[in-house]
Amino acid sequence: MHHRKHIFFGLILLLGLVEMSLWSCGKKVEEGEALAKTYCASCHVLPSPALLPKNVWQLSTLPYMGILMGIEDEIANLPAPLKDYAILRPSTQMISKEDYEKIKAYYIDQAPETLAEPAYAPLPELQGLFSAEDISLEITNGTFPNMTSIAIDAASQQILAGDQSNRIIWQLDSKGNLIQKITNQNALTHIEKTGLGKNQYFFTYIGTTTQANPEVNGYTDLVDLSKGTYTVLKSVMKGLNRPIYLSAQNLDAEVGDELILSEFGFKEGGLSVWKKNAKGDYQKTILNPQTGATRTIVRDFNQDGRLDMASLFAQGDERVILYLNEGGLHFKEKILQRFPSIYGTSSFDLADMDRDGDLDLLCTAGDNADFSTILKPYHGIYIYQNTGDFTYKPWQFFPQNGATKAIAADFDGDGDQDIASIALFPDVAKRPLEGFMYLENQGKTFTQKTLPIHHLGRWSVMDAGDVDGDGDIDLVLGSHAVAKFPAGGFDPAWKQAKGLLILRNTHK
Ligand SMILES: [Ca+2]
Ligand SMILES: [Ca+2]
Ligand SMILES: [Ca+2]
Ligand SMILES: [Ca+2]
Repeated sequence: MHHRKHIFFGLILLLGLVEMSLWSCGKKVEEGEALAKTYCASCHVLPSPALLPKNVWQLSTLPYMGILMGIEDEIANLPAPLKDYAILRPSTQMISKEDYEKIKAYYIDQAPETLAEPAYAPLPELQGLFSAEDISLEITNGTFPNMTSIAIDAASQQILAGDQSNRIIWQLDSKGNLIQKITNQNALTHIEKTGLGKNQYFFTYIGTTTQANPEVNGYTDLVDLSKGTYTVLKSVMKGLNRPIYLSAQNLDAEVGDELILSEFGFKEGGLSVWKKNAKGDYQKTILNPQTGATRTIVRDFNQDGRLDMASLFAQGDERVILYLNEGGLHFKEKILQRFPSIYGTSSFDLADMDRDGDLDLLCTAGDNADFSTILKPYHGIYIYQNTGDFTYKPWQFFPQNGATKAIAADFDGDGDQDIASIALFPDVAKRPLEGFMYLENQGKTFTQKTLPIHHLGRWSVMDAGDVDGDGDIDLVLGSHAVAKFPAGGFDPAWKQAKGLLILRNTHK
């Protein structure tokens, strides 16, 4: 009896302890959710725990957040791939260790073990619109190409492409025949035609490598490629923070183009406008210091006669911002759309996708090169409908793992905007054909198609334009077969691929 009583009391005590720890754990999770809403949502759209599996939160995403919030203990115990990022820590710890642990508990408790696979639509072959032409590039003693930029110059009917691994910039004619090969080149990230001379371009280089690193050695050169020669006319900008996009447009009332630069820096970067002074040097004005500036579209969006800009920021607070030109290089910001901070927004375009006369927003989410290289069901192609005055609501979503770039254009010439989209991180094991997708506008929705070009390259860069001057819009694609892969995401054929492809529109 005595003995049983002990067991009984012991049991009560044990149950009490379990209950208490469940209660305190539940309370911790609940408090963690409230804290996440306060702290995390002050910097970016609060990501739902459902967006990543438990182990990714625990081993990658939360420790990275720990760095950004300056949590001493977290920084002291970082796993190897994250150690390099410790330099991103703020000068003081932003929240107490106790509160940080509650946020962690909330995410780890609520996250799923794995992410569910989306319901994929079949991808039938697109017939009769494009002919695929695999370009042979002559590389002596070279390795397989890793294209970091590609451009169609429709006016001169040429193709330019930068190959990082062979350090070559290719200049080709509209058939893909060699005009010249420029050797000993760093990683070229953007090619911009100038308004200056027929064969003059701004070449923008991210630095010595595309790999994320804290070096600040990007630059832009003004080059002349007339008659198969290569001349650097001027070193225009130096010491840039991993620049990846540049537009040359006249934004003010004075003669001459400004340079609009997007820097995807490791620590710093942002969107800036550079204006030429009387000496011919470019002076910088920062429009937005947020790093992760990716691409800018310049156009008179509100039709007041002044060129405006729309810009994608793809790091941390992922968002598209409209800059309305108020004259004298002053701009008014309007946020068009924000995305959860782990979407990996990779590209955007503005076009009238629903044919009601206003500009809708086309985006891709699919950057998968950070710490959580797993397949994500929210990667793909998003269309947001303009509901008036540049406010947007979600309209269409098409899954495409690792979507990298989508371009809207009327490829089939029937009057509506279609979409070509490439993916650097396709699910090779289950859906290899999603590396290139073509969405044909059917009015209320789009049919999803593909081309059998998945063994010809791992598509990283793409441009659209009328390369041969026959009146229809062609595509050029470049391959980049290194860097991280999600499980089941590698095709050995990529390393044998020529890696440069013309999709010639045969519509006209
Ligand atoms: Ca305007
Ligand atoms: Ca519209
Ligand atoms: Ca069309
Ligand atoms: Ca054409």
